[in-house]
Amino acid sequence: MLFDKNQIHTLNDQALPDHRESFEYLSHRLSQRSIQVNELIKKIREFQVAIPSWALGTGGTRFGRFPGGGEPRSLEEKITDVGILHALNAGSGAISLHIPWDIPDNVEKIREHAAANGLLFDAVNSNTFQDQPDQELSYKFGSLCHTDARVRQQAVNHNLEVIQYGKMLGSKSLTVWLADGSSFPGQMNFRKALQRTLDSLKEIYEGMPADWKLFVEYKPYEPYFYHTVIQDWGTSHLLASQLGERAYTLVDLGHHLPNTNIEQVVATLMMQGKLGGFHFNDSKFGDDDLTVGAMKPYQLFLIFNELVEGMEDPRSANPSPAWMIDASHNLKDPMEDLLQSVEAIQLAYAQALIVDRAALENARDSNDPVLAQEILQEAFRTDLRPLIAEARLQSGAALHPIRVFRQLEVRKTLVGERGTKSLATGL
Ligand code: PSV
Ligand code: MN
Ligand code: MN
Repeated sequence: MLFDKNQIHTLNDQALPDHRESFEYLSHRLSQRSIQVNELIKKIREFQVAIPSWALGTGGTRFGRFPGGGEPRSLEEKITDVGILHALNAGSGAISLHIPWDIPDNVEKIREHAAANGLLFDAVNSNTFQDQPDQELSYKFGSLCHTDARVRQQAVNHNLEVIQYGKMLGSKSLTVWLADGSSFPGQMNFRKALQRTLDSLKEIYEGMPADWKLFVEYKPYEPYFYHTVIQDWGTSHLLASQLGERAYTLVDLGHHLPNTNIEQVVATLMMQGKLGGFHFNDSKFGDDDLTVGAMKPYQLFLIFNELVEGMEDPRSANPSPAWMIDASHNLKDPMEDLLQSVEAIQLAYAQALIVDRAALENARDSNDPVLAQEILQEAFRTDLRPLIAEARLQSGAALHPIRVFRQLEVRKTLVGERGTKSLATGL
């Protein structure tokens, strides 16, 4: 670790009087509303969000990449960075790898390094949206949907290889996001392309260990602009249903056409027991991959409201979804951005937990939209930041992660070790 945990505690001590005052006030107010504050804190402490390995470097746009220095140069260094985040917020206890960007050269060493940092390996991600230098056949016209069976087989084999890496590291799921699609009307036979995709996915599904899950991501456009083979949650759900019990839909917040009611998508998938996981990010126009909560915090809260409702319903058949961030851009320090992301997710989760669900159901049953809105916004407008800080404090992490990141000059140290020009592999 770049710093001693005691340094965090010393900085916490300085911030403690201020924190105590705001937390005691909040605690008192919540207790008056019959909310069990300790229960709430326990849930927040248990909640862990996986960090994608590709978000640790500055992302690219089509027009350029402006690295800020000190980016991780290897898988080991990516794990180090997530370890730093986890030490600061105690809420990012897992890393999601992308193969071939993150092929481990020494599995044992990588496993040990992750364990020493208190990290688990979340879903592994395959990549058939780029051609690799040593690759025989091109994915220019698709991968799992390709018209040529040899290309499809190559893409299937890649996914099976990704599963092998995941197995060695202790992952329990594979996420498949496909760029497959077409840019011009007439270019591709929709029906046949979807059928070929389903057949290829079946081979991948069969190749997974019995305790693994397959997450199928959808996206309506980009990199192709006329159609994508898995365009929406319905198509993903169709594939997941045909694949089997351990296949699920993965919702990426950026993968919707404008104004899509994502909270309703979440509720529908949960009703079917098919919501497998989440990729958190935020957007104004398209798949912008901005910091979650930066644009539409109310939407994030409404999504968590459905998630909590679904998770608390004893009749719900949906397993606990996998929580992951999927953000990447080129302005902020990527580690500070991830600290902001985790906090935004924890806040929305906590706000959803304090919704008075019985009162909300009563308002719904008596068709009272005014009261329903009052109940939801009572929760959304409660400032729960001191509660999240208290959860971190109780877990031995920082009261103010970004402040501590800066006070400890983490980025400066990383630049000193890795140089100003280091570039992480990724998007
Ligand atoms: C591309 O849109 C994307 O952001 C997908 O959401 C994947 O999850 C991610 O890249 C990594 O491949
Ligand atoms: Mn995604
Ligand atoms: Mn995306």
